[in-house]
Amino acid sequence: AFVENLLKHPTFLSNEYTTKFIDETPELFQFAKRRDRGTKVLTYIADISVNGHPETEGRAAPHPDLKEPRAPKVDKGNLPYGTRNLLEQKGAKAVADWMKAQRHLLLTDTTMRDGHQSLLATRMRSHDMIKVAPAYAQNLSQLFSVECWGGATFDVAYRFLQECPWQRLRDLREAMPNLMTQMLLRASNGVGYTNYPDNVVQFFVKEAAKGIDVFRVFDSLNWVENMRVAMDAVVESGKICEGTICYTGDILDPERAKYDVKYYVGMAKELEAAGAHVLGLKDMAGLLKPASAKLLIKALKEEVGLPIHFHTHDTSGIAGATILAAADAGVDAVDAAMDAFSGGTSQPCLGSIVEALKNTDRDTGLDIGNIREISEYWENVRAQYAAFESGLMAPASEVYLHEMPGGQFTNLKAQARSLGLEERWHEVAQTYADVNQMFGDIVKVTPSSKVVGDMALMMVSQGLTRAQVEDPKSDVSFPDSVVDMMRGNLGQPPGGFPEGIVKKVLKGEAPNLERPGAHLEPVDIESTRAALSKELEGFKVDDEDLNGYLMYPKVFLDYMGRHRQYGPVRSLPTRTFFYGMEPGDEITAEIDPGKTLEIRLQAIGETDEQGEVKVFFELNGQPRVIRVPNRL
Ligand code: BTN
Ligand code: 3PY
Ligand code: ZN
Repeated sequence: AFVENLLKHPTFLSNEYTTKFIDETPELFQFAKRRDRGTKVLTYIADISVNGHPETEGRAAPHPDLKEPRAPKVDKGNLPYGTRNLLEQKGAKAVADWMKAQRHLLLTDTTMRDGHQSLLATRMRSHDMIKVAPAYAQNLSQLFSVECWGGATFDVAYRFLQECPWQRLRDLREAMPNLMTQMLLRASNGVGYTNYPDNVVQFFVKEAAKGIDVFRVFDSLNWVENMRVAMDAVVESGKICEGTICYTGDILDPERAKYDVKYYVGMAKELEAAGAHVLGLKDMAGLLKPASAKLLIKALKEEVGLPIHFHTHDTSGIAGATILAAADAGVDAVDAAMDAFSGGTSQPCLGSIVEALKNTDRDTGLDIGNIREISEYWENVRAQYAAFESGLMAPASEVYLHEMPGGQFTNLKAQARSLGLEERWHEVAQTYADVNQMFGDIVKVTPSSKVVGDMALMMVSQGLTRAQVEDPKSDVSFPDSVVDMMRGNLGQPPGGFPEGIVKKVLKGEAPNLERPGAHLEPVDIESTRAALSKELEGFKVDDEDLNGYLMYPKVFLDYMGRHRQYGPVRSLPTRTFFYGMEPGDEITAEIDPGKTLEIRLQAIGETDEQGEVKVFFELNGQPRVIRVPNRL
């Protein structure tokens, strides 16, 4: 009865239903509570089977014969000793000392975070990660770490994948107890796009540290002052603090003198003094050229006592050469992605780096046969996500002009397409570069990269040039994100923002030049928990949920609303999640360890006069009928 009530409700039909709707209609929620999880999951499958998934509609589909990817079978007991064991036994400082003392080039596998963030709009589901995690633990124990959390994965999990990011972390942690997990943390911007109060950042790090071993902490304007709260919280948690420099410009270009070797060495020393265990060098756009890497890594090794962990993107096609140059110059660890998730806007190919260094003094110690096995699994995983491919077919040397981060490049291209600017992409790229200069040549990485992107799209769509925008006599209405950044709400870039543009954007209002967090009231954690619990009709809000809500209030509430209707859809195979089932299809879904649903879709009926369709299932051998509206 609940489903029928709900599906007929005009608010639901208009697709604007939210948690609020369910809260305001308590009689529906009473039913929702009593519906078992099996029924909820069947309702989801029925709805997607009849109406399709909004995100895959009109997009390329996986090959019809594509089978559910199978991970290599491995023994789960007796795991080899890995970096996590060292961290647990001796602590963060000991791991950093070990990094410097040993000679292998250490590798971080980014497939589960930046790999799919940069290639598939962050859409990889936990289901596809957790299955292969035991193979990592058994066969890739020489990895430095597995980057699997943070960045955009946090909100995308709630927002688009209908799953809890914290559960993903718990499951991965459990499956790889000998390997260090790694996350990307945007310092005071947490895993969001704005500065959070200090105590929210601290609360978040404390919770994340239960599952994360290495925190790569960066600031989107390279302002160390704005990184201290997050870095201190990581150090206090006992986990590894990778204080990170974002690389931009070109140290070999005398015309880009703002970001020269001296600048980077100076920032590295600040990070060392701020308590970092490891120095991260984050080349989010893939701008560091091989010759520059040699120069920069050498200088950093000479001037700073920390081990160095290098991250880059292969947008230009030349990142593999940069990695090898960095290895030659003595870098301690580098990031790479498994074959099927490497190249292009993602990281360089992990297996190829392993092969290139085999039998050299920087040999990685990883077994290429084991890598191939896992790589084959990832190949089949990627094929399931055809709907999210960006279509970038070749390297783009244009990246040296626009300097867009790998994670933003394909995103901005899609945004440009939706604004009808696809044919004018190269203009967007040039304008992005112009906006960067207009803002004083800043670091462009989430969230500052989004601000530059917003401004560039606005200028191209309105046909405005940089000179027109800067002209004090012209009246320009700036995007909110630009106003926010000029107010100082993301902090300050080196040397500050140019006075002229600040004046123009703020129309005379004085910017805040201090650390944004210094002006944000702490959040009352416990009263927020109580209010949220009330909003969710007594639902017991734990620290994970509360952190989700504090980062993304609306996204979290929407997720909770859908969760009440559809239940544990995270356990569905990816194909079923995005495309539903066809008559005759059979799947299994493990909704809890040991509790498996066997689902067979028998038939899909005709649409009746009420516009509803009956979908006939067998659930663990018992017939079940689910009615869903036909919205097509
Ligand atoms: C999302 O993309 O918002 C998550 C997927 C859940 C969307 C559900 S699927 C059934 C129903 N039909 C829609 O168009 N939206 C919801
Ligand atoms: C993120 O913040 O998500 C990034 O990947 C930045 O490079
Ligand atoms: Zn990256």
